Amino acid sequence: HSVAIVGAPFSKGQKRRGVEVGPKAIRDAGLVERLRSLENAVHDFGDLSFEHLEEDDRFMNVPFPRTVGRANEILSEAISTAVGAGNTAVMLGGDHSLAIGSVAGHAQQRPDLCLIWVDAHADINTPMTSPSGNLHGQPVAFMLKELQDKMPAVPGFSWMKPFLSAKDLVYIGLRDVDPGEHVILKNLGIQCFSMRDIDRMGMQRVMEVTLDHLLARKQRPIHLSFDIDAFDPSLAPATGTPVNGGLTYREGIYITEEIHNTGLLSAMDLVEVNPALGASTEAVEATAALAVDVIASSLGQTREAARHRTARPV
Ligand code: DIR
Ligand code: MN
Ligand code: MN
Ligand code: MN
Repeated sequence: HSVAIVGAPFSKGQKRRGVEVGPKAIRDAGLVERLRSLENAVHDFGDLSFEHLEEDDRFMNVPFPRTVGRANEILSEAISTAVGAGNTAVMLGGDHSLAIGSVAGHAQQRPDLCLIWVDAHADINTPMTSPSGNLHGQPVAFMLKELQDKMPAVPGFSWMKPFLSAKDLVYIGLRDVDPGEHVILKNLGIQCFSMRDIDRMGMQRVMEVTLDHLLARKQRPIHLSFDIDAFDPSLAPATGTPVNGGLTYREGIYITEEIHNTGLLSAMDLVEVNPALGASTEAVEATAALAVDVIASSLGQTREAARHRTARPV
């Protein structure tokens, strides 16, 4: 396999500073070395640099629309290039508004992709339903064709148009869904597995239904968008909007193992690691180390064999 890492140090999709240092924290936790220890050729594209736009008045309740739109346009080109060159793209956030550019860039190369969104939140608010205005709570609304007539023309986003069907999206880990989001999820019949569903069904069954829902009719590329706040805050404390009752380590890693085992992972995001928000250095390092485990497991690290290919048979 060949993997391309794209850092996206960006935080204007939400209001807490620090998440722009996420890519550095994840790299410092040993990402590149870990991926090289698997059977991967790793191309690190470094961090993108995003423009700071002086004139960027809020649109409705939404702060920094043009800055977020432009950053995502730049990111979409980088991801499109990385995937087009035959790599599995790994986008390091940054806040989750970056999924707009990441998934859009991926879709440019692989229009038949499907999307697995692992998150405490559904991130499917529109500017009208959003209680916060923050764009990191809205990326999925920009992607969905079915929401086209519910979305206003947000300044900064004229470069893209909706590309994803609601049936090609599955959520895992939800436990903090806003009222307007709940209406959208119900109306569009989106396949969701909340933490309650995971409690009832178990993660093995959740993944079976998820992959069957997305892949039964035909095999297609998978985009995994993984918000670190899907994990329980005891495991991932350094993040902007922690919610109690999240994924265990084993549940999270089972998700990524199953996705790897399809052989269809084509791009992924790891977002919302915020090194400014841990209570201690240990808390920040634990969150970043967990992010590395999620990415490595998505790309073939298993719990069943030694992780280093240098190990020789006896
Ligand atoms: C909330 C929080 N639903 C919002 N969203 C977050 O602002 O729209 N997403 N934290 O990750
Ligand atoms: Mn999110
Ligand atoms: Mn979240
Ligand atoms: Mn493999």
